[in-house]
Amino acid sequence: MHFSTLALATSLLVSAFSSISAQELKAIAYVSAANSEVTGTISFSQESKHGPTWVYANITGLTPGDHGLHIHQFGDLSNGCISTGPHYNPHNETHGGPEAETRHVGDFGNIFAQEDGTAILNFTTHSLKLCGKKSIIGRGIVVHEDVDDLGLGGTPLSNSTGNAGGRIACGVIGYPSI
Ligand SMILES: *[C@@H]1O[C@H](CO)[C@@H](O)[C@H](O)[C@H]1NC(C)=O
Ligand SMILES: *[C@@H]1O[C@H](CO)[C@@H](O)[C@H](O)[C@H]1NC(C)=O
Ligand SMILES: *[C@@H]1O[C@H](CO)[C@@H](O)[C@H](O)[C@H]1NC(C)=O
Ligand SMILES: *[C@@H]1O[C@H](CO)[C@@H](O)[C@H](O)[C@H]1NC(C)=O
Ligand SMILES: [Cu+2]
Repeated sequence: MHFSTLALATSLLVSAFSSISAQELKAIAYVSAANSEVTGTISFSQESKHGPTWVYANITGLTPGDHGLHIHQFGDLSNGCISTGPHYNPHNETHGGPEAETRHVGDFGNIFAQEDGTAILNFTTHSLKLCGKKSIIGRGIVVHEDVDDLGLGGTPLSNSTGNAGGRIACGVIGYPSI
């Protein structure tokens, strides 16, 4: 067998075994917290291995107005929302808004709650991946009490958390049942 034939056969074999099913490119997080009225779900669906990811969030029980929403480093709720740690930041960047050049991978900016306390988020992004080394599956997601200043507050805390205040609901991003 020629080397090139062998290489081709090997690469076909490898790609067959590393192919990703549609099921693996979906994720869901259910968010809540003790002593909090806030609950909701955030669904993620990535088009293909290198494609964009669609995000749909429906969160209720909020005070009207803006609330910070981020992916945090750990999918660990052993100490409530606190144990989700800091923002998930695999590129060691400064905190920013969802459109900023410098931002954490999981910086969603704010969700806006209507008078009835419901916030809906519906957008598509290239910055969130559900596969590969920087997959967000298994990470935490946190809804905050206050407005995220998108890193424009001019303080060290603004550069790391956006001054978004307390953690009023959180969950773990996992594989969905359907
Ligand atoms: C949001 O979730 C609530 C409660 O689960 C549901 O009643 C409502 O239809 C949902 N709204 C949207 C726009 O997804
Ligand atoms: C992350 O960036 C900061 C400066 O912005 C630097 O001090 C630190 O060493 C970096 N950490 C890693 C792990 O690269
Ligand atoms: C989300 O937004 C897209 C494009 O703006 C729209 O076509 C779609 O109907 C929206 N989905 C939901 C569930 O609201
Ligand atoms: C915040 O980060 C930016 C760079 O992203 C830097 O220019 C600025 O000095 C930082 N501000 C503080 C208060 O750390
Ligand atoms: Cu956060």
